[in-house]
Amino acid sequence: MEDGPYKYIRDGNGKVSRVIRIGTRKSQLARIQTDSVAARLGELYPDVHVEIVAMSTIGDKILDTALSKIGEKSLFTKELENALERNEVDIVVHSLKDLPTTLPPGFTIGAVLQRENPHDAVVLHPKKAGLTLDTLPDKSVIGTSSLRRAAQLKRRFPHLQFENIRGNLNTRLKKLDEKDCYAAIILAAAGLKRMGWENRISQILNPEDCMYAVGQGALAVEVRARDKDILEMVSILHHRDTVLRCVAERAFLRHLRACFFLLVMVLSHVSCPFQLYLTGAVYSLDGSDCLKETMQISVAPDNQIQEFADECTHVGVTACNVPESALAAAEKLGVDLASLLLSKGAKDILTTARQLNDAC
Ligand code: DPM
Repeated sequence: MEDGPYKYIRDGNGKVSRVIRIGTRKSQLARIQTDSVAARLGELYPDVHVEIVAMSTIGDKILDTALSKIGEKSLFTKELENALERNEVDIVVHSLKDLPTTLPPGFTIGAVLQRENPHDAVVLHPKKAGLTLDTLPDKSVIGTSSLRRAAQLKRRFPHLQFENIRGNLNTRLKKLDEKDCYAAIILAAAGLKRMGWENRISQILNPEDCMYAVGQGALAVEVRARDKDILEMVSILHHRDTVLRCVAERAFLRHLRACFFLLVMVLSHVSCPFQLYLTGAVYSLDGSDCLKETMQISVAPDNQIQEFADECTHVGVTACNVPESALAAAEKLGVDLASLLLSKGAKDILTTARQLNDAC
């Protein structure tokens, strides 16, 4: 029983349990997210002993640099993947929106959990209570370092100004409340909810004002692709509609070959029971230029028996308990929507945005 790649522990009564080590970033949000997955696994597999291993990533160490200047999403995930590769942890929990659409060889997303509210939220300075983005006075400063949020909101609310704000969620709320620099900040509703700060949300942005980032609001469990045992264990956490939406969104982003993923945004839903809708857009930095299209596809299952095989991986997500035909349809929807936007000039909008952003 003690052989093989897995760790086991024996408690005082001589009971032997398999140990599953979960890697996480050290931020409070990352810890909360990881704890929730650990708790689910603990309930589902009472014989498994879950251990949490927290580590800092390069992204955490340079929190004052705008994400758009850091460039790569993988800065938040690389150290965790290294630990996975070295067998120091067995699974890693991420916000799906921080994971690239192409994972390094040897890794896969073994579970995508039910999505929280994927929309963005406005958190007002206490002195501005009762106002909305519409009613805030001219030239009010909104703190966000998300190019995606700023581009869309500049277009919808030209009377507002946008400035960078960095740091983890705790730091940002502190900067908002304790100084008079910002009238409001914009954050993902999902992160605020997980932190227990839902009461600070004064407005959820509707999709006409601000579409969300690919994968926003969903948690992902990354595993070693060869570890079929662990893959099977975590696959029970998959939420069908979330997986289908996120596969479509990730296929859309990947097929855009977005040199600038930060100005790509989406909106998706599954209508009961089997129609998947995806809206995708690309924006210029100042929001003056944008392209937006919607497509849909049927994700009805075709009753074929699934094999637990590598072929059931779609844009980095392995979900053998979701029908292969539905996953393939979701991926096709993302690819087709990206092709449509590319045929209308999406590449030029993103290339120009990247050049302008690099220059400033
Ligand atoms: C990515 C972006 C941001 C995070 C860019 C974007 C926000 C960066 C910023 C790709 N990752 O959304 O346009 O505001 O400077 C992040 C958050 C969450 C996961 C926090 C947030 C929590 C929500 C979730 C950072 N990553 O967006 O407010 O799990 O989706």
